[in-house]
Amino acid sequence: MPTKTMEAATQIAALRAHLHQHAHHYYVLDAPQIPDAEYDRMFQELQTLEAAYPELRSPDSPTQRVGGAVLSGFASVRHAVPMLSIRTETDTQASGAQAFDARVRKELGLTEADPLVEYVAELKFDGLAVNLRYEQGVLVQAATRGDGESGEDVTQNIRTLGQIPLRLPNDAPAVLEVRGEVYMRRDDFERLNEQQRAKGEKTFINPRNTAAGALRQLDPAIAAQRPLRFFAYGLGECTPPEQGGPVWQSHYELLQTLKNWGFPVASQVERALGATKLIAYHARIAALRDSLPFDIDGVVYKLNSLALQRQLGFVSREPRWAVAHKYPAQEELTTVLAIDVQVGRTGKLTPVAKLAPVFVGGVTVTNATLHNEDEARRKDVRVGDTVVVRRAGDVIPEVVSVLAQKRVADAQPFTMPHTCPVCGSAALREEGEADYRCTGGLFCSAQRKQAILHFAQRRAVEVEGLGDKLVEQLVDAGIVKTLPDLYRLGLMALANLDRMADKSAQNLLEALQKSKQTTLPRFVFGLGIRHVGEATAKALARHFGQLDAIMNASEAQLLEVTDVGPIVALSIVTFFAQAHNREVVEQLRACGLQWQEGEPAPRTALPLAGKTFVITGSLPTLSREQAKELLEAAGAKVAGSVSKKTDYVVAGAEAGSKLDKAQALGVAVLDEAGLLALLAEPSN
Ligand code: 5U1
Repeated sequence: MPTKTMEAATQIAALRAHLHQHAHHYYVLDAPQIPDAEYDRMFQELQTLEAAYPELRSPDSPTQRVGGAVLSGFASVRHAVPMLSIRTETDTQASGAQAFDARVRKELGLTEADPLVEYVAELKFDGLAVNLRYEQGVLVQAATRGDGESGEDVTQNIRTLGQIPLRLPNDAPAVLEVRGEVYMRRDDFERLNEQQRAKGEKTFINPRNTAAGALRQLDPAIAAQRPLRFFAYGLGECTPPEQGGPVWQSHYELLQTLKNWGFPVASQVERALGATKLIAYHARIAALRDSLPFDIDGVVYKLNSLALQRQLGFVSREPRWAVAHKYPAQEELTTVLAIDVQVGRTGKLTPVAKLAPVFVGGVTVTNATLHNEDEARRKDVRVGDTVVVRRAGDVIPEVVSVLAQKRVADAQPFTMPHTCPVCGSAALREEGEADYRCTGGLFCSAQRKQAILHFAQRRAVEVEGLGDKLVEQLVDAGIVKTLPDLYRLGLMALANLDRMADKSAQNLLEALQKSKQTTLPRFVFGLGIRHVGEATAKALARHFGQLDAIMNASEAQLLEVTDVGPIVALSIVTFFAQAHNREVVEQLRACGLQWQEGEPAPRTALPLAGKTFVITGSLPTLSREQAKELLEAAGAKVAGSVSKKTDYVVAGAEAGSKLDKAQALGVAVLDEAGLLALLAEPSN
């Protein structure tokens, strides 16, 4: 080799090694070690060298991730070792783990006197299984599972996944097949759909289908634009120990090695001794499921000892040593019976699909929001349609998509009414707004009901026992027209209501009496001023000290309050500019509602004024929104990304790159307990 070429080869090898290492830190560890610009510079230098010395090009070069030709179809690949499926535990209750353990113990010939069996518990990703084949440490082929015997060659597309190593360290065996799942994170999926919408193109149905579609793209340049990721969880063919291949005693050890070789392995992989630990894992992951950044449909239990796995073997193409324990599906099919329009407290009209009852996400769902006119139009949901409904965690169920092929011939598109379906007032959609609003204000009984429920809720003025059924009756019977009417209720009026026993009426009057002693922030929040949530109400109360000061504040004065921006300030001024709102306040005071008033607090007196926080991951008891509200009420600013200016990062489970960055920058990290302790400190 000429000297110049030798020099280029050395330079190329060094650049590739650096780029591989930094890609691993960036894509797998989520902790970049160098700025993106520096990575790009090295990448370009490598591209220039490879262009000048085409003989030094190599398929494992980082420059070769994208750039393959458009294919006319996928070649079929026969798997060296069949890709088995996994048995699903039929018992979906926690006891399913017990059934699996009992089977394994029986098949191993263990009695009650024998020790507990060790398992590995893992997540069951809702993605696509693939087999990655490495020869002499270089990725040579990637194939889908197919029918388990043969799959499709998707090597070009798999190369575009930054998380998948193109080259392995020197201690990797001559032949290594890694199995795992290609998936798409939910936030990446949402972002992708936003981009599709912005381009006026069709949106995708769910992360799994999108990942599957991307893997089967004939043009790798398109696949490269889809944010796919990978988790490794097993092996296919591997050089055997007698030919110098690795020796592993356990599945856990194998996963650790894969991790060391650069493969992403989910952080939730755990060893578990006996059925009790598996049951606990199942419950813990169920609680965590909705806060994971990707979809899972269950957990997987595997015997940890590889020798015992071999001993148990397989039955009808499923290993006896593993089982998938599923959670209730979060998406199901059902039909749309009607589309109603509901009116909220602030007059917002929300189209809601009335559904044939369907069990999804662990509950029976009969309503699913269509959010607003644009969403309803985008999804084009029609009465009679078969739709995919999703319910994840406590999130309101939503219609994800329509099965167009099942649409009935005469199904009519939904149109948003231009009058309020409850009071008949005009419904208007202002420019730049997504929602139609009823202009009826408190003339609209739907708004009145919602306003009363908002006022009476636990976090506001709290009138125990005043629920939606009762409010409905009180408003429909014309007994309660405004908030102060609540405090004018007597036993007689209540006794005339349906299903109202004397005792219940008495309890309600007592609850109303009790609610009169409240606090300023609760009262302000309870008024239901648009854009004024609990945290803002607290900030207003702390800043102004007295209700009259809030009512008479100008926009400029309101803008001095932490947490109050121009939209909120305008909303508050507009609310108190209306005589009937001031009248409601005066009448409530006249009815005996009272709270302690204080002196306005100077802004700097807020305990966390001037401090910037970032919240990441899921906290054990507080939602991120609640933590944010608490911090803002204490004067802190809550930012979205970590920088040198961040004072604290509050980190919960599944905290990712933000936590890494905080640690790299030396920013103080708090858990939820630390946050609560800080908030409780008398002076910070
Ligand atoms: N985490 C994990 N998912 N998953 C799926 N492990 C795992 N193993 C599988 C499958 C189908 O199969 C092997 C047990 C053969």
